[in-house]
Amino acid sequence: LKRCTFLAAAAATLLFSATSHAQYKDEYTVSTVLPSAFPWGQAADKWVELVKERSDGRINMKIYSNSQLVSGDQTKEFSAMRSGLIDMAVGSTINWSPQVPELNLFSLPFLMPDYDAIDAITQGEAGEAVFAAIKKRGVTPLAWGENGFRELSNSKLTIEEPADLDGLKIRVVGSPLFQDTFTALGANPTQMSWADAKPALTTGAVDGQENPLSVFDVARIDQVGQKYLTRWHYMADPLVFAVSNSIWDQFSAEDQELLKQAAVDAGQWEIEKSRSEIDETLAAIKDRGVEVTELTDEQRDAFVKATQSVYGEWTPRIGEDLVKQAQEAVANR
Ligand code: X2X
Repeated sequence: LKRCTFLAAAAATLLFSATSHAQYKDEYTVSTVLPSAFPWGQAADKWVELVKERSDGRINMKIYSNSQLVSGDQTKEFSAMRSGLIDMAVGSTINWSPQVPELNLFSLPFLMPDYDAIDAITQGEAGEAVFAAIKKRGVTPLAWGENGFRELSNSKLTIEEPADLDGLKIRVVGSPLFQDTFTALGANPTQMSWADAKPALTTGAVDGQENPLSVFDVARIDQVGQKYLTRWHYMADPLVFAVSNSIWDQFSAEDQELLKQAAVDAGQWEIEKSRSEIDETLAAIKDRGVEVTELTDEQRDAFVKATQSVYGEWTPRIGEDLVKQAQEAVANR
């Protein structure tokens, strides 16, 4: 009888592990905004490649770029992942911030002056707190990547001080934080998806936009009349490699570790690559006749001062402790 009980228990265990882990999908969807020509798309490509290789082809992922799984509306990507319409994503903190208020941290103007500041936040306690906030809202974050420092371009004039932005129509995306930042600077911000941005720049419906140099370069934003670019480094959007919680729970512990380590490796690879390409990208942009303005510390300070009100408005929504943790990490970097 003892032996029978043992066998029954063993069979039950087998059955349980079979039902809990064996039902892998033939293919998992991975959402991105930007495709393979951009560092962002390359980060996703690398993740997919490493997972396939390390799982000997057991885990297959397919990338859907241009936010096509959410009909181009990148601010719906997080909700779609949470509800199971999308299995996985490499997404920007900007696009997920409407659903995860803590992600607005990275959009606080001039919080992060340099790469070390980004790393001090993402690799420290503040980064862990942000990951916990994402997890709590239905998505499992695995690793960080980088879209890059977002610089300001426009079709009208050289921008060196806040007054230069007066009345300029600027395309922004994500949370209302950007409305507040650009309104504080005297500009006229308009919320719009990436899919709509280039057409709006082409027709002159908007005068300017903000995006990393790599995006400006690869998307050929110079060709839609954006002749002036100011390197003000006002914020950078990290990328997050993530899996929907319901999908995550279906993987065995070993495969969870495999997915995570591959994301960490892909993220590190992409961050190093995109940072190392910045000088070359800047030179290419200048070669095309774009006027690039570098701000002096004094000029930059004027922008910092002009946007201080955003901290008052947004710190309570992001979380006092989290903002403080991040500011301390930056100060001690
Ligand atoms: O839409 C943008 O500006 C982009 C591509 O940078 C993001 O998805 C945040």
